[in-house]
Amino acid sequence: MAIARLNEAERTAALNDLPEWSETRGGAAIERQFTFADFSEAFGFMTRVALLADAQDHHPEWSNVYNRVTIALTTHDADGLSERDVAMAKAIDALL
Ligand code: H2B
Repeated sequence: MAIARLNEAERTAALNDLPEWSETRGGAAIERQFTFADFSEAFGFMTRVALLADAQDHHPEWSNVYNRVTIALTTHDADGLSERDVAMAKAIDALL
């Protein structure tokens, strides 16, 4: 389903509420890096994010190296950043 891309002013406002996240891909995505004590904690976090993502039908682009997880959020259906990414970033932050 199509959803609107945020414009630059909307992206700036959204990022103000998400200080740990940075804009990437020329404003088409936001990204955050997480570091945990070990792989078990990192993977446990990823499991919780996966459940959240599937419940919201909005899925991260991510990578994991041992205790580090990098998450990029972008909306494929909008070909850029949307409110769905902002909501997901807030929900992910709330898991920590
Ligand atoms: N995840 C992300 N990140 N962007 C999307 O546009 C998207 C998604 N669309 N997960 C969903 C699935 C869509 O493909 C299904 C059909 O609802």
